[in-house]
Amino acid sequence: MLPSRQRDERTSRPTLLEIVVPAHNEERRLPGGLLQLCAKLACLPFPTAVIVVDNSSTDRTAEIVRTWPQGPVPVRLIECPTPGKGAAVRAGLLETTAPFVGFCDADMATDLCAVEPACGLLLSGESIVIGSRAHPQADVENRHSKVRELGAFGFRALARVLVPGVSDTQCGFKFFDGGLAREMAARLRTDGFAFDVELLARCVAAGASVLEIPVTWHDVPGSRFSPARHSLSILLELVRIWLRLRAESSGALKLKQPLDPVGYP
Ligand SMILES: Nc1nc2c(ncn2[C@@H]2O[C@H](COP(=O)(O)OP(=O)(O)O)[C@@H](O)[C@H]2O)c(=O)[nH]1
Ligand SMILES: [Mg+2]
Repeated sequence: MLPSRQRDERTSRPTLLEIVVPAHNEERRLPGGLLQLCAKLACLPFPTAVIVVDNSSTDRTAEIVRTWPQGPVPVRLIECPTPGKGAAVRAGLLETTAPFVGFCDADMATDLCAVEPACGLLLSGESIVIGSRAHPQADVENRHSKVRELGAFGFRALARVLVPGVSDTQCGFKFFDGGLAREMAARLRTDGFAFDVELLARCVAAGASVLEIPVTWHDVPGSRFSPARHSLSILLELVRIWLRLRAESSGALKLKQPLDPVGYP
């Protein structure tokens, strides 16, 4: 916790970074995740905020956020009527106003020590910085089942076609220039788990480059993803993304603004 004078100085300045956390039936994992996230963000030398996006959870997820004790890092809740992680992240990104934005999973499976390097890179002009478990320096502790591993292998092969040059599209730890993220989120149509592929593919098609940074990642039990329930829908999502982007590729993906919105004192 920061001393009160320092806290007042932080809150009187505009928020520089907003982080979106999609959460569905996360009453078990969210409190610990939010504690870690707020503690990390409170140590940054500029004001930050967290937006949790719930999709009609049937447990105490929404109540946990509504009653979250407000400290130096404000935490607010938005409800997304459309089901799916992609729909939730889209709704959250569209609520942001900060010059830099990011999203991460409620389980904080990606170690938050990657927040500082990600912010540093954004501040030095990168427009997209994403965590990568495939980076040679990444440290990954994976307890996924063999079935999920096999599916992930196939998914990565297809994702590489849509987003060439990005080795891990699915790590739930991504940071963006705020204007770019909002513009791309407004175009996002994928509601489910494959939304990251569409988001990155749109950014690349718009001329932005994606920088992958190594992360420390450990599997946290309680995943919402089920290979049996979600594999087919993910495959269909990838096909739809491919068809949609092909249909749009006739110059319709030009950015409305140039990619230089830093302008923060
Ligand atoms: N709002 C919302 N969040 C979701 C939904 N599905 C998954 N999530 C969130 O997405 C994040 C990653 O999900 P997780 O179950 O850990 O998937 P995994 O890490 O890919 O196994 C977590 O914060 C989930 O709560 C959904 O339908 N709606
Ligand atoms: Mg997870």
